[in-house]
Amino acid sequence: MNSNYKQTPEYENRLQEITEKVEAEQRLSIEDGLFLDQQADLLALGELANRVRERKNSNFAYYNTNIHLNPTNVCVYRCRFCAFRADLKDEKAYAFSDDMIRERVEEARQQGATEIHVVGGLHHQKKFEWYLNIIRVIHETDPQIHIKGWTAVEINWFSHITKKPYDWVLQQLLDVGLGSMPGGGAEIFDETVRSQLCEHKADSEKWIEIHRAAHNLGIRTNATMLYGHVEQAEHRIDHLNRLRLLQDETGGFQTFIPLAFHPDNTKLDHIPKPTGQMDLRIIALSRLMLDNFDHIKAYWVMLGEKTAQVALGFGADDLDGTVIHETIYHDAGAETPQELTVEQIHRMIQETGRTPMERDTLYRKVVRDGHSWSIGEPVVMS
Ligand code: V47
Ligand code: SF4
Repeated sequence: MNSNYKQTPEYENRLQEITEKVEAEQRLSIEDGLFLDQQADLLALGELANRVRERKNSNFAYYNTNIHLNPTNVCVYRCRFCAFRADLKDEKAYAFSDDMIRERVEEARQQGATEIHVVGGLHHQKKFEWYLNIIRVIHETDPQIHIKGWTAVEINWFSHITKKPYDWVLQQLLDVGLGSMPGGGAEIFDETVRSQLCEHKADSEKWIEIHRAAHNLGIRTNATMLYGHVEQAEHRIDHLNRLRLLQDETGGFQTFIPLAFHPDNTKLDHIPKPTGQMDLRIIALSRLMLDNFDHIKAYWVMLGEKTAQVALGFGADDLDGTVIHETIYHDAGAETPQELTVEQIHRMIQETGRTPMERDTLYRKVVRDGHSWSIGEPVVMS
């Protein structure tokens, strides 16, 4: 980012051109994206992104009541940005039993959670049946809770160990209760950068192919981008563009979540954390480039509550949720709390002048009656 950029007539003209495109709801080009990423004034960028957010989601800011389950941290891969993984014989290695899973689901029920977010490592010794059983046990313990589980990296692993195609794997998971898929594992699509981060795991083409297969089966998914490590602006814009193209084709993505790199306890711990400027810039840039995504999530766990709150004015319309039991970021040094209460989330949203809206995973309004909940109508405006 060029902090010495002078606001020359060329700059003003370029910004004006982009503003006109945004107002006319025209798609921004790769060059527009590079300009916004590298040169646009942060407040001007945020203001533009905020207009798009308002057009798509009016005055609502969404959150959900969710709980995380990371069934194992044992992983065959060694992503350089990961502080969560463990080797089989590590002291910190663990794998959940069925009883531990049931206990977590019971806790979710007590908390009134509508979603359980399930991701973890790719365990050297566990068969596909072990992963399938996790979804089955959750679903049998609480058929109402929505299971958002397994990233494309996991689906690719299951396909590898079963020697079956993606749609077979996905159908098996659907049959035992999978509801949707999270957006993890996307990292950065650019092949050169990706090979420096996570050489052996599912490549970008596979990530895209798996999300396409999921969408074709009617499974809604999310998408992420890990930023603030070794990537450059051109890689970020390329990443957003690849997502936008798949969304044109399938319409199956629900929300995009930019993930700020947390370096502590990773092999990249010499890289400083992204700054607040960068966090807000990426939120705004994502909102503007991903014109066919309904939602942009400011994941408070990694942004911190303060930046996440401000991000609601820079294009984000969603704060994720209560996020009980998150470990991936906390292992990488996130100093955010382990969870937020609904009251804290309401306060964060209301202070921005927005209306908090509890949603389920599929962005339908959640209606609460004491301890029970049900689903209302979809709340999406666009
Ligand atoms: O794929 C791992 C990232 C992802 C670090 O879909 C790290 O609703 C930063 O995808 N610093 C998993 N990032 C988390 C994820 C997610 C989170 C919240 C909501 C949703 C959703 C999805 O976390 C991984 C990787 O990209 N990650 N380690 C780290 N040190
Ligand atoms: Fe394994 Fe996921 Fe960590 Fe990579 S990010 S090492 S795949 S747990």
